[in-house]
Amino acid sequence: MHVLLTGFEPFDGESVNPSWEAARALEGWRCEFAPQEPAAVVHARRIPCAFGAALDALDAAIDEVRPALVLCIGQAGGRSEITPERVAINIDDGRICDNAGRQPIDQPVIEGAPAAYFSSLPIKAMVRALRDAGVPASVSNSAGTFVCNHLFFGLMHRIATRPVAVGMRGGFIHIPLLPQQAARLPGALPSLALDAATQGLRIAVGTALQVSGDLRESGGALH
Ligand code: PCA
Repeated sequence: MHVLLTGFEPFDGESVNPSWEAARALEGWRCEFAPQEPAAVVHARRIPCAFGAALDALDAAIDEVRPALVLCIGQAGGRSEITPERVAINIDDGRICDNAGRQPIDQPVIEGAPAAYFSSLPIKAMVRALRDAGVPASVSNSAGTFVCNHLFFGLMHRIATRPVAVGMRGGFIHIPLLPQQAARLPGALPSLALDAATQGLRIAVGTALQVSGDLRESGGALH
């Protein structure tokens, strides 16, 4: 069984993106999630931080890897926890330009597609497993409207509509900045060390492989 783990290239003037640093640390990792099952092998792929091109790269990776599970990872500056995303929405609305200089405003990710898709990852079970392992985590109810949500929405639309992707399980996880990024604005931004982020992704992959439904416990937010 194959697992596709994507991370983004740096954007917004950064020289590093924790999502790619953590994903690439897991390239080739064999997750022994059940003793009787063959190990699941992780394939890490880097995604351009650009509307449209991100989905082309996702398609190429899915065609090549033929994964049963896809976890797309992105950087969320300002967040202090690993946050599995609940929902992708059909809107591109850039606060900044992407790496190709494009800034779509209030455009659908995919014309004619539904307003939103839910993640098919066990987001509550992931949060529980992460917390139990000492990694800070919470469910997030918004992946924003930039390239991360764009990729997440495109992934879920492919799972819903494309023969090559039907039956795949997939979703999106945002992770905090690395300490080296937060160190440039002292006192202003939370961060998570690369080892903790990488361990968090191991736990997220393992949980997604082991848990077929999801836990029913509070992960809500007031806003
Ligand atoms: N984070 C951005 C895009 C790429 C990334 O890592 C986002 O949250 O949309």
